[in-house]
Amino acid sequence: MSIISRGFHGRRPLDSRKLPPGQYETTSFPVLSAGPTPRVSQREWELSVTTETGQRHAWDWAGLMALPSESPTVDLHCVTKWSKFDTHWRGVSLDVLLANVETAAEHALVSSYGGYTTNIPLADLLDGKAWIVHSYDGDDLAPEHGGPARLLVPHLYLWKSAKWVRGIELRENDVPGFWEGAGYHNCGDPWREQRYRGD
Ligand SMILES: Nc1nc2c(c(=O)[nH]1)N[C@H]1C(S)=C(S)[C@@H](COP(=O)(O)O)O[C@H]1N2
Ligand SMILES: [Mo]
Repeated sequence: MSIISRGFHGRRPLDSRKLPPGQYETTSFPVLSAGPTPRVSQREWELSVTTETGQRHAWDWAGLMALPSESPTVDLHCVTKWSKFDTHWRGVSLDVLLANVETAAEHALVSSYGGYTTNIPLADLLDGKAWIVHSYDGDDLAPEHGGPARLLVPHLYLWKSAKWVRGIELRENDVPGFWEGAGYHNCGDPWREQRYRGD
């Protein structure tokens, strides 16, 4: 008897185990930006980490490229309810960037070229959970998706993944970022459906 499952040849069926509550799968890659796309060249790009004591660490493009990089494959979950499975990125783990940064701070305020901000507990950036990514699907990260480099924190709703990332301020106290101040949830865990304040 030869039974050939059509499933092996067709598109992978929607994998509900990977879909947080209230989300649907998309295979496109929507662009969501609160303003115009800032044009930042690799030559002028710089990322700084500032600690609660005022210590400043900075990397230019060559400095970022000189760090060991990783190629995470992750699922994306946007608060506007689309999820995209198995996206391929290349970038530097925050564990690497923060390895020599001395801090007792528990909060991070991430800021972008163009003025966007988002707040994230420092613990959510460590232990293999976050990257500064500069490549998507084998190509340089497109400007509309945050190129030359963006933060990627895939275990939280995608608004936490600041595009055109420029600075990470390590702070003793938490302050809301752009969307958090406008009523989005402070934490943004898609598996707990923390979309808006009070969820
Ligand atoms: N600098 C910046 N980063 C940002 C945003 C933004 O407006 N500016 N939008 C956020 C939101 S709400 C989402 S859903 C994702 C969208 O990323 P994408 O455009 O690559 O899909 O970027 C996040 N990062
Ligand atoms: Mo979003």
